[in-house]
Amino acid sequence: MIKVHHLNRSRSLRILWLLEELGLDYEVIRYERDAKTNLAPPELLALHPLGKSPMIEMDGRLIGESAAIVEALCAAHGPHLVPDRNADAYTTHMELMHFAEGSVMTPILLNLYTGKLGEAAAPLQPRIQGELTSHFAYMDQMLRPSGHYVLDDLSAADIMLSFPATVALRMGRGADFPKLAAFVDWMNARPAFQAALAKGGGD
Ligand SMILES: N[C@@H](CCC(=O)N[C@@H](CS)C(=O)NCC(=O)O)C(=O)O
Repeated sequence: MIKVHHLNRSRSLRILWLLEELGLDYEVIRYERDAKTNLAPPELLALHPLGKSPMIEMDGRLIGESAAIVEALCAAHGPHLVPDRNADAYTTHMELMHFAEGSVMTPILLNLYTGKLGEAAAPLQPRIQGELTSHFAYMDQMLRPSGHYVLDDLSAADIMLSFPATVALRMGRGADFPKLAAFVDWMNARPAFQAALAKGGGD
């Protein structure tokens, strides 16, 4: 059975969501962030040198990195969630799968960390806020008329972009980006997403 090493309040929720959408049997091993540092507990370091979540165990192998996990699960159990390799949409799929961790998380994390510095970070703020706006605007613009990324129904890119989209709304950017807000509403209304939330511990 697939095992998910799941950290509370983390990117790992999207892996639980994907597993629920695919109707697969899986086991969740839960880890709690340290109340003071917000970091993962050392038990995750025993599994992998980075000690981060998500990680899954599938077919005798430990896999880290959300996008790699999503690709591996789709290849094994959900090929309909990824466009055909010869289709033009496959290139968009690749762009968005990489964008979700490789691009938009940079200003999100800079905003989080510099937020702890108060006034000392003031000179950096215009640049960070500008990058957040351009990345969220891109995510809003890339939504198709169907309300999805890449395909006209759920796809792997929707799963990956659900995390930064949720962050955008939590940061109060929903009014600026109504299509992104509608995407997050649609996700929250999915029974599979609610089941994932419950299995992950509710946060
Ligand atoms: N690029 C990685 C990022 C993994 C990551 O940073 N996970 C966070 C949770 S959102 C984590 O484990 N943080 C706890 C820590 O760094 O101690 C991925 O997509 O899986």
